[in-house]
Amino acid sequence: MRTYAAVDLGASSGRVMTGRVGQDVLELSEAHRFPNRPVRTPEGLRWDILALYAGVLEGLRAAGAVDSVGIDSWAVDFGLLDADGALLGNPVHYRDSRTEGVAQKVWATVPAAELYAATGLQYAPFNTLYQLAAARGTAQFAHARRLLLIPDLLTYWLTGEQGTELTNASTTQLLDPRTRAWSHDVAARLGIDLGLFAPLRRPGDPAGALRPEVLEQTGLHGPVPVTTVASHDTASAVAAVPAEGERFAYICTGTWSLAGLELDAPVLTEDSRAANFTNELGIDGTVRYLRNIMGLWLLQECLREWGEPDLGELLRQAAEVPALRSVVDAQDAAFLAPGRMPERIAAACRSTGQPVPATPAEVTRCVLDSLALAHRRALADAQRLTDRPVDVVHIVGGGTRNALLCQLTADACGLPVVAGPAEAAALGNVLVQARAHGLVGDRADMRRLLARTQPLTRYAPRGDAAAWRAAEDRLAAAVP
Ligand code: ADP
Ligand code: LRH
Repeated sequence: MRTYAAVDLGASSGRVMTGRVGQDVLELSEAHRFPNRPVRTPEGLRWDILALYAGVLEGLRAAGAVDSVGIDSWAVDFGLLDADGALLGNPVHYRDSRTEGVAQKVWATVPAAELYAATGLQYAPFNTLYQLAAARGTAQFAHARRLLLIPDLLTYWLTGEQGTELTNASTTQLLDPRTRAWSHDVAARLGIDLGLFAPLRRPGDPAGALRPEVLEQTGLHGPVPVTTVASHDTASAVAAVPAEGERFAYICTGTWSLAGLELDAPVLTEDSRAANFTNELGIDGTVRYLRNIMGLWLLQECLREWGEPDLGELLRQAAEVPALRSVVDAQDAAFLAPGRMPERIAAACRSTGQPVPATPAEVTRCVLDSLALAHRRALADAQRLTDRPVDVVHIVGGGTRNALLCQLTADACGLPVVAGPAEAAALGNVLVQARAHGLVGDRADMRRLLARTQPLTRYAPRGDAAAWRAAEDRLAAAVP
């Protein structure tokens, strides 16, 4: 039996989880959870990286003796280091407005179609590539000698060693998903110095050991190795989808909904680009072919506006609201920025000629119906674009705690849903560490262990496919 600490930083909370792995055993417990509260400074929206690092240290102290530590977090964002290895300012939040209009300028040099063919990455204004284009010309960027993605930055602070983990590197839009190496051509044409990045490392590679000072701060006794995991949280979560066989789709639901398929090779067609599907990298040479949907962010922002009412009660009321009265396009980047979410949802309903949800329960129902509809569209498009039919949808992540969302997704997709685990990213993190130490076998073996050990909830689709089709047509007609 071995024990691992999984540091998993989501956009809404960070956690340090302890995973125990042995023959037919996989147990996860929460050592420490802390809020992730971005801060708006005069310069814009910033991650509070010091609070997150403090949370990690506190979590490691709470976890106690472990055989190894692994770190995953949200994608695309980074810290810049100066020539002395010191962090230059707080990392910029991917919802910051600095990338507005930047992509269009980048496309003037490398057209969007060429970028997709080379990197397979969907268009999102916050892809690292566009963030770098926005940073160019700033005094901070002029002093930058190294770029570390968020999990790599924290790994560096814990171990003193620098690297760029592959699955997260695949979200920069500077990596070629076929060769799994940097796209020198894209970088050269855009004047991006790939020397900013530390050498690539792969899930399972060693990433150093906790520095003596960190051991002292956490009360741990060394040596404590740090293992490279699939450091993109979505890559870790997909690794922990408890699927059997290959005919499954997944939806990672948390702040975002990431809905798609696991493939052996990227799909780089023009149709795929038009449908805005991304080819991010997973473990073992897999491709995470998926679409970003705004996810429970829509609800998180409403709750914030309403003064954080009790979520359980709100969901009970939302279940009583008639289905599909109004839906919004949950893929729309118009919902990306923080603030005034109930108002923005109401405006979207109004402008598409639908009833405007008035009460928090009605807005919540509108959000959940809209998410389920977006899940349906994403999975139908993914199957069409890859010619890979699926029999079951696995939902993982915090959204599995929302039974209404899971049921609506089963209804909308017309497929059975298996929900769980809620802490999939942490479990994927733990399993990759355990595998590096020879405790579990291949991907299928990891998934069998998950299916045997984790509590899962099943939702059968309930009739009324016609209502979902009608809502889809209604939205398609209103939002081209
Ligand atoms: P992230 O990793 O992106 O921060 P999580 O996977 O932790 O997100 O999911 C957070 C979301 O899960 C919350 O925004 C909330 O909507 C949902 N959630 C968490 N707990 C519950 C609960 N008890 N009931 C319903 N939904 C929940
Ligand atoms: C989810 C996630 C997602 C990215 C987004 C920036 O946490 O990593 O996969 O697209 O954050």
